[in-house]
Amino acid sequence: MALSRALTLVESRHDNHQKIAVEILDRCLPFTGNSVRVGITGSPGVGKSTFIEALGMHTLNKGARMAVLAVDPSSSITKGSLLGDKTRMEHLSRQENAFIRPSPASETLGGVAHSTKESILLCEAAGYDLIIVETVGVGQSETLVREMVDFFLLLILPGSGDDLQGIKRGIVELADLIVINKSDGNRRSLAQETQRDFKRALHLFPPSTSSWTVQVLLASALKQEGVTDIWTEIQKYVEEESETITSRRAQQNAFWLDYRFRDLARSKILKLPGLKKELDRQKEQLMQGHQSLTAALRVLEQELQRHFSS
Ligand SMILES: Nc1nc2c(ncn2[C@@H]2O[C@H](COP(=O)(O)OP(=O)(O)OP(=O)(O)O)[C@@H](O)[C@H]2O)c(=O)[nH]1
Ligand SMILES: [Mg+2]
Repeated sequence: MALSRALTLVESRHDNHQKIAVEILDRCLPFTGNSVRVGITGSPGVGKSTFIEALGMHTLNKGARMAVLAVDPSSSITKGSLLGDKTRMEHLSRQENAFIRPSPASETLGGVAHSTKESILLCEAAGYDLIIVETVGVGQSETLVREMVDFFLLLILPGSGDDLQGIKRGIVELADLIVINKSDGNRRSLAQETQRDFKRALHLFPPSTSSWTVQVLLASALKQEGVTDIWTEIQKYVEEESETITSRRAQQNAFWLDYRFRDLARSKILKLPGLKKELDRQKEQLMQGHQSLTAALRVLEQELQRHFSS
């Protein structure tokens, strides 16, 4: 399929592939932008894939064409909860109007690759109007995915009120909607309690989007419960916050140019002849106590200056 081949080129770091990718992306650009971009995050095993499948089946029935950029089941980060993951989007993967692409195994940050932003554009050009990016809640990945989607949905588990404090709090603050998944069986009342806790706490948080009120909804991805309300909420956001989406997309482009340029500059600098060797030498000196950190940095700075002035 043409889309798969184009995605492979965009994901590749190979110079020749990158050249073709640039050309493809340029040609695709006029046909991009006409989708709802939704990021889905949450701890390993919270039910992201199951939820995406439930949401997918619901929206496909309403006529959507959906592309999923998913966490790679072979990714080292998510090993623990992956048993059977391949089958988890089984229904979805059999649908004609659904496309599922696992993130490339190399260089993934919790399921996000350096190329995911571009992958979204290719999916749009291929006519998909709902794009889902799944990311595992580790490291920086959430912040990065937030920078490429219109709507950010956080899945949590019943009883996870602790997430309101500490490092997880930062992720809660990024969300446009919080869904308590696995609110089924005997977890129902615990889920309702968690819902109350989160609702109360969210009043005290600064709003992530100016005029938007972040809801806390209950769902069971497994039993496909709560999905209709969640989809209604996403559509409401698209209708009411179209200006926010437009300005956010523009800011996101600027963010990514900056991010990718810094990445590029860093890798180019480290490839300057002799620089890596000097860095290793200074490290060695530092570890043996022959040198202070400041002195080592100073030597490296002079080395850099030598490159730039020559
Ligand atoms: N009871 C219950 N189990 C669920 C629900 N949603 C998912 N599960 C189960 O939870 C397990 C993990 O589900 P996944 O969808 O793979 O979770 P994930 O968040 O995508 O996991 P990673 O991609 O590994 O981070 C599976 O055994 C699911 O069947 C739910 O709503 N209720
Ligand atoms: Mg998953």
